[in-house]
Amino acid sequence: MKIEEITLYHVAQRLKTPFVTSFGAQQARQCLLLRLRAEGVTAWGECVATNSPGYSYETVKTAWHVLSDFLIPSILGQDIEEPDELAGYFKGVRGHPLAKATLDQALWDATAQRDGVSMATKLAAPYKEGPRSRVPVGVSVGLQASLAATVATVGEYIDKGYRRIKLKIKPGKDVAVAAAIREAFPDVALMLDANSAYTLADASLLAEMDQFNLLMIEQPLGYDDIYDHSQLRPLIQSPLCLDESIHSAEHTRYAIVMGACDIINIKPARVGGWTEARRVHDLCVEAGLGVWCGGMLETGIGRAAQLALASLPGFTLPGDISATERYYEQDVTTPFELNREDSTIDVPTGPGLGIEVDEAYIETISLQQERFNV
Ligand code: OSB
Ligand code: MG
Repeated sequence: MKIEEITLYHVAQRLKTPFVTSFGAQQARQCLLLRLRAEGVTAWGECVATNSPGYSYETVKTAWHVLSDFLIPSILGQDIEEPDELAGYFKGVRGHPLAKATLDQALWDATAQRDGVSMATKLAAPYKEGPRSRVPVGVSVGLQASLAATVATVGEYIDKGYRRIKLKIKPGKDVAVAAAIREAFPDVALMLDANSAYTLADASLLAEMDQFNLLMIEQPLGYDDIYDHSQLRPLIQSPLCLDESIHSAEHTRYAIVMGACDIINIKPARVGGWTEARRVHDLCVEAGLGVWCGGMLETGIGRAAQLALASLPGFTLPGDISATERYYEQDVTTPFELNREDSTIDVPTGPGLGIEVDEAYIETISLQQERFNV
C-alpha cells in the first residue's frame, strides 16, 4: 500500500477523575492521534506518550519530533504491504517505541482493512484458534486520598460489573490499602501496581502482601530493571508481573532466562507496536508465563487496538481495558461498553480497527495538527 498522506493531531482530553500513580497525577490527558491515508483507505493510530515523562521518557513533544522529523518521512510515499516491514524503515531510530507504535497501529488498521478483516483476525492469523470475540477486563484504580475513598471507589467499579481490580500503591500507601480492600471485598480478583516505587531492600514489605491472595504484583522495582526482580521473585509468593522493564521480545527473553517474572503486562506501544507485542506474547506462551494487555488511558482509537491484541489465545488474564465511561465524558469513537455479566468487552469485528472515528470532535480537542503529503 502506498503511504500517501499522514496527519498528526496533538489532542487534550479531560479524564473524569484524576489518575494518580507513584509517578504523578494526571487529569488533562494529552496524546497524539495519527490519520494515515493509503490507496483509498483511512487508518488511525494513537501515540500514548503523554504530557510528562513519568511512565516513559517519551512525551507528546518528543513523539511529535520523532514522528514528524524521522519516522513519517521514512515511510511517506513508500509501498508497504505488511506492518512487519516497518522495522526496516525505522532501523535508524533507536528507542522511542511509543512513537513507532503509532505508525505500527495505523499500518495494522490499514492492511487489515485492505484484507477485508478485523485487526483481531489479522493478528490471530498464525494461530489455530481464531481471535476471542470478547476479552476479560478489569479496572486500574489510581491512588486515592484516603482508605475510605479507595474502598468507595473500588465498590463503585465492582457495582458496575468489574471483577478484577488493580490498585496503585506507593511507599506509605501499600499494605494498609491492600488490607482495606481485601477486607471489604474478600473475593474480588485483586492486584497491585507499584510503578517502580520500591527497591530490593523493600522485599519484606512486599512479602507482607502474600496474605492478600493477590493475582499479582506489577513492577515493584526499577523501571529498567530485570535482574533485581529475579532476586525478589523467590522472596514473595504473589506472582510477579513486569510492565515498565519490558521493551521488546529481547527483554522478554532476558526476563525468562533470569526467572524475573511470572507474568508480563503487554502494552503494545511500550514494545514498539503490535508486531513486536505478538512476539512477546508468543515467547511468554512458550515459556508458560501469563500475559495480559495493559492500558495507557487510551482513546477509543487505541482501545480498539488493545482489544484486538487481547483477543489472541495467550491473553488469559484480564486486561486494563475498561469501558470508555471509566475515562472520558466523550470520546473520539463510539464508546466501548462493559458486558456486566462476565466483566468483558467485545472485540470489534468490522474491517481494521472496526471503529467509527469522530473527526469533527477530534478537531475540537486538537491543540496542534500537521499534514504530511507525498
Ligand atoms: O502502569 O499500567 C500502568 C496508566 C498510565 C500509565 C501507566 C499505567 C496506567 C494504568 C492505567 O494502570 C490502565 C488503563 O486503564 O488504561
Ligand atoms: Mg503498570
